[in-house]
Amino acid sequence: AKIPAYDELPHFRNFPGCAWSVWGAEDQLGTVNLLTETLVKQSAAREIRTGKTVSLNWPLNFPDKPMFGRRPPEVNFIQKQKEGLNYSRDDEIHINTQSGTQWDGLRHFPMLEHEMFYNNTPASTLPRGLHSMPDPHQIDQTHTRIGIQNWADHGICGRGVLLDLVKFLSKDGVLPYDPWTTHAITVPELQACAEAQGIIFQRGDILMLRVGFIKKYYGSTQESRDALRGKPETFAGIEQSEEMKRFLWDNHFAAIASDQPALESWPPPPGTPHMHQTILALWGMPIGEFFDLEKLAKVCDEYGRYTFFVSSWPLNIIGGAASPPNAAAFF
Ligand code: UVW
Repeated sequence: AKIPAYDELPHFRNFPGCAWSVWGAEDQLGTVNLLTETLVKQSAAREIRTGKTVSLNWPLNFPDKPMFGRRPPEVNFIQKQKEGLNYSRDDEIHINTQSGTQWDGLRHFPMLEHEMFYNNTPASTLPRGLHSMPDPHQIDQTHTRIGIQNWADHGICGRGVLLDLVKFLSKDGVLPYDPWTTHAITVPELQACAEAQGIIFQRGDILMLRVGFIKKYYGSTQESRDALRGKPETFAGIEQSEEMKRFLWDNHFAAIASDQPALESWPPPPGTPHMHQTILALWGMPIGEFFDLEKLAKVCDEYGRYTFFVSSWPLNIIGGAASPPNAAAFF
């Protein structure tokens, strides 16, 4: 079916590019709707040719000092005792689902001024505070509407495309920007990188951008990793602009992920609205952050191919705002 171009989408109040009408008023999947059975069978599955598989997940406890003031992850290894013997072991974990490798879900970010989430879901209707896990079959929509369990149920599986900007933009092995400071990657740079890698985008592609945060993290001392938490947050990422929105929507990506703490260049220029609003609240498009693309980039380089099959199954958290992606690439 034809999907309207960005400039044909209606406005939400004074915001261009509202896609709520594309999949209907009851839709809970957003652009994950593009990942159809036909797409998986006819195009994405054809990417699996060698049997090589690559994980895209950081360890669950990375970074151990999360940014944006988030609570650090914790694990409690429990050694149980029985009749004086060390018996079986259990683990208890605590994570903020926003702190490490993650998909931002549709409950993560609203249209800020209007407190409105994807598909006309007012912030005031979403439960808050400590909750036991509700049963999706017995409860009303306030617990389930636009929760991450919808993507957990459907999966985020399709053709993945890596744009390795670290490789493409480096001169003599040196990146012309520091991924830990504010720097904006432009649309022409993304297009040129795609062209150099021989990529023609297809509807429903899962776009992955290697910008450099994790490469630098792996090469840094614990001290400078830790210092990131205390600093004002400044990160490289995609430019926050109308041109970028047009590029992302008009290529009909199903999801977009990068190796940075925020997909977009952070902070946005003064007076520019944070693009999370459009991508999550107006389009319903998953935003991946902190994807570990280091090994993926190496394999792509070795194989001379930047497309692959992606399988991602977020945790089935009813009403959740985000989740580790549990993602892998298949070649
Ligand atoms: C930003 O994009 C600034 O952060 P997050 O998605 O982690 O809330």
